[in-house]
Amino acid sequence: MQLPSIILVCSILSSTLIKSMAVDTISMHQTFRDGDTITSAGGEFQLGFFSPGSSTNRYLGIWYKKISRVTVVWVANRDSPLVNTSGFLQISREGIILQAVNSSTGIIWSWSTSKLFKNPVLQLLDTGNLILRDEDRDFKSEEDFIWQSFDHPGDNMLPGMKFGIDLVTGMNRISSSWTSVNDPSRGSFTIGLDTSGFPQILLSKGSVIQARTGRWDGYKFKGIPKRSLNGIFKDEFVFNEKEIYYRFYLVNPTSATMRIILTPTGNVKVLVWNDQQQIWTVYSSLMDNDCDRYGLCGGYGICKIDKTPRCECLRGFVPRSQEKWKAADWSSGCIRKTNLVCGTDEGFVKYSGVKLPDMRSSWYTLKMSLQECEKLCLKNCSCTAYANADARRGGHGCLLWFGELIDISDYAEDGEDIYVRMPSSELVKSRKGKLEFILITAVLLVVLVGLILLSVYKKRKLMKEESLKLDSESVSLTKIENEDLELPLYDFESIAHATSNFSPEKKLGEGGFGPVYKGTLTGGLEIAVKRLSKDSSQGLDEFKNEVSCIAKLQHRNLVTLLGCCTEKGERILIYEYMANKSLDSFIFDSNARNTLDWPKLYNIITGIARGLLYLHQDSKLRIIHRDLKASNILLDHDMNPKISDFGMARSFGGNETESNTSRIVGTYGYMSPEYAIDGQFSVKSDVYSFGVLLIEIITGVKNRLFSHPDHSLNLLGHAWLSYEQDNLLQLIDGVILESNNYSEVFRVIQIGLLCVQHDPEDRPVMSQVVLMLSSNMKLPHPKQPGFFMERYLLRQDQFLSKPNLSSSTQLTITTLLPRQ
Ligand code: ACK
Repeated sequence: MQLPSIILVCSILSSTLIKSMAVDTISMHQTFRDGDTITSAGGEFQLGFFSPGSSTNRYLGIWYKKISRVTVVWVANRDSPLVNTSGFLQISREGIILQAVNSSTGIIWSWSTSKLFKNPVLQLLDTGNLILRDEDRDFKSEEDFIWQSFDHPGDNMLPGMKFGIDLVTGMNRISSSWTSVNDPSRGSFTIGLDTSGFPQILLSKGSVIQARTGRWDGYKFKGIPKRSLNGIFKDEFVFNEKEIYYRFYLVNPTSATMRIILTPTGNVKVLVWNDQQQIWTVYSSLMDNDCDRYGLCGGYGICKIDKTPRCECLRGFVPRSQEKWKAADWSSGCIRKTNLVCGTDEGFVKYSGVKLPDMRSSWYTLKMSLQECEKLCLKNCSCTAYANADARRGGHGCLLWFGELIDISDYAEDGEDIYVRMPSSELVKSRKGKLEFILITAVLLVVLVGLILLSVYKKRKLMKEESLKLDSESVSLTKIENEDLELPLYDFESIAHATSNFSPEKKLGEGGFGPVYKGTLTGGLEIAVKRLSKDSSQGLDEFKNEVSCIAKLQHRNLVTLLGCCTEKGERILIYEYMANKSLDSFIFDSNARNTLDWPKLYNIITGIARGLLYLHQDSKLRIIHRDLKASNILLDHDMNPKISDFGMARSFGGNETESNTSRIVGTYGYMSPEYAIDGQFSVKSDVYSFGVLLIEIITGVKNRLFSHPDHSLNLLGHAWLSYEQDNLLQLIDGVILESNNYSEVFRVIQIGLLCVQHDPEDRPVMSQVVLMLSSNMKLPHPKQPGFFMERYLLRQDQFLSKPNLSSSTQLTITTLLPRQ
């Protein structure tokens, strides 16, 4: 046999060997082709070629072996895809070259060293680390690796992986996002350890910082909520003259599967694999709320997540631009009321429970007490603040800031103390202010107790005199303004400017009582602007209702009302902008629906349930939405759902749970029988609407528009019949059919059917729904749904204004029942 033929045979043999054996290594004479895989010894990870999402390009990558959902954690040739399956990988004797070669395009990706190794072997470890080592040498630690994939992070950070700088070699391990889920090439976001001051982790888009963690306090990075993950993993931060890095470990590696990912849209998420639901659950993320956006409040501003507006100036500072500040553009920050004069009598104002400002202009030492630190700061005219550098041993070390303090947020649960330099005049004011504050508080307390006693007396009297008339409770505009709702009033000019004069191109759609526009405030904040029609009295009611209902509510599954505008007779509401618009544009559109897989839909379902639970039970007021439907669920850029449109909502005080109205508002197909027929609404009428929504999400069909060739039942009747006949599969629509988690899908249908039961008493409350969704508890059998047969509930002549029943829109209806 001639030499080339021998090589070919050897190559084919070795390739076959890789294919057929559960090996974890590729050695020098083997050829690893597209279609071959190696699996780590314990079966945790696999290396092979793959195509991400809808792409047909081929990449060499590592993914979890034991997890049903393909999750790629590392890609070799991320920036140079193979266009077909001709790629193969070889370990070369000369120079240790790792390469994936496409016959037509040459080397796709390689790694080489000037050192020569006798017998190099590539091995996939159970940590997900792909290492190159000398087979003739034992390996005990990573010093024995010639090369390792952990030194070249992609978008995933795995347990044990170092993230930071090797000060000896200069290697900086930085993560970069994928361009999209279909394209692993380097996207626009990076996350890395910044060591220009006290070390902190920065998330950037290009050179612009998007977010940052707090600093390492000796135990953990401040500002990343860990919630229930405590005890599952441990953080490690090594900070010496050789290296500075962060990594995390699982306390018990077999107890959980966990990773941190930098998403293509620029968020950092801690994910844990949920074996029961077969999904990755997000336990925390770096961009969780407005205050996580880097420098939202500018220099010397402080972000308060539970306040509207979010930004305030530190004490002794005022906004640099009052106009911008009023228009919710806080980026220019604050300036001192009184300038510092170095060398005069200066001091410090202490702030407790805050996320410390950006550390890039900081200096630190661990060998100093707080008193020495204060003295050092006072001595240096450009020092603006100081704090302890390390939280251990009750706090020690010294951290000094020079220049503007930026990106401070109120972080009561996990914050730290900082001392901000102030001129003596402000300190006197502050001390005087404190005394005044104590005095005023004492007086106020006495007055308050008196007022409470008086109001209890009056309330009792009032309750005897009249029953609560919810229908006529509408709050007048002046009352709203007097109520100190802390809702920012925007001036009309800034809203007109943000929406290019309410230009038709900026129009997002038409809501119940007026158009909605997309706008961008001068600071870059994207908003949605709802301009309620000036003439409609219903518009006015809706405006008042929305303002009074949601101004003070805060929940991740409720859309945030940022402010309103009442100038020039306008009634404008300003909301956070939801990049993915409403749920109905996804679930009822066969193309858009294909972009939502079951885990995403499930996340949407549980999010809506949590939002509704908050309204019904956990918010200060008990709120009944009364118009819950797919078009009132908005989706943010991560497809998280937020309940919107509180124009029809009603708030209840104390222990009230239901009420009666003669003015029925709501939407065809979503209204419960007792509400549509008798005007009786309660939390259970919202539960009914939620049930309809669940069945619509699963089937992809609108309840109102459903028809079946074999019977005249409506969608709910059809779903219930399918349940009774044990044929739930026929309800499931295309994308969901692709999920291999039918038991979860069937559970959701059953929960939906429980929610739409005819008798409100039989329907669960939202806390039970949330429990049913998050556990495997046995579900009761649903009884027959309300509106089992009915397609059109109310006679047309009962409507005050005839709704337009086009298939593309679902209008909210308002009708009056004859007074009883
Ligand atoms: O389905 P859509 O595109 O999403 O069309 C409707 C339209 O305005 C009328 O309600 C859209 N919309 C409403 N509020 C917001 C918001 N906060 N962010 C983005 N779009 C919104 C909604």
